[in-house]
Amino acid sequence: IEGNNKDYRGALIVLEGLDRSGKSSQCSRLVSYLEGQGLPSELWRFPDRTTSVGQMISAYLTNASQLDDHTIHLLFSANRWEKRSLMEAKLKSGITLIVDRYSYSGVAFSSAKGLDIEWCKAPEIGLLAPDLVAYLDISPDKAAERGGYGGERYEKLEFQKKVAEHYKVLHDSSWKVVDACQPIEDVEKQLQEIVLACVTECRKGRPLSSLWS
Ligand code: DGP
Ligand code: NA
Ligand code: NA
Repeated sequence: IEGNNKDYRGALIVLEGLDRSGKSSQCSRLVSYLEGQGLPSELWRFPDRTTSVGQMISAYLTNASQLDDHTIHLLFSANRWEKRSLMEAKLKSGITLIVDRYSYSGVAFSSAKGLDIEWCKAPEIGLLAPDLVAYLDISPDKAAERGGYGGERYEKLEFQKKVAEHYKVLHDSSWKVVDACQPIEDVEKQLQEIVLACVTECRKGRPLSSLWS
């Protein structure tokens, strides 16, 4: 990728939301859409379970291992840090990244367990700030009705209710809230509009910045 910098950059776009909010399928649809528009893009996700840190996270989520709440928090953060330089290189080479969860999941899930929010935010400082965070908004009860909670550690209604509360305090100017209870095609259309606007703005030279800004 080095030496391959374009005169425009890709956009860093994050989808956030509760489990079963539809993030993963909307992320794939967005990448197909952008590719169809001739805009190079890639689908990323956190946690990235393929790295050695990611394997520790996966073991924790599937209850194959137990870890202290602070320890797992820092592992999730480390998992984002280990991808930071590649992320920056991809963006500078003109590729838009559609990212399924990011630092906001990190803070919302850990602070929902009772950890101090400023402590939770600290290890995320210096990661790339998204150009857009699309929050797929669904009530915890509706999400649970969709069924198919996979039985991982956090996939329980009571805990998801706490996570929803903690997501609320993280909204900032980069957030757009999308009603995830609309028909899937309507969610898709709405996302396409806000994502295309964001990609266009980044191509025009919107500077990259760092968390938390
Ligand atoms: P997913 O692969 O998107 O289903 O995410 C796995 C689970 O991990 C999901 O319940 C959300 C949670 N999660 C994602 N990122 C973080 C994080 O940074 N910290 C914590 N504590 N949980 C996270
Ligand atoms: Na999940
Ligand atoms: Na998902």
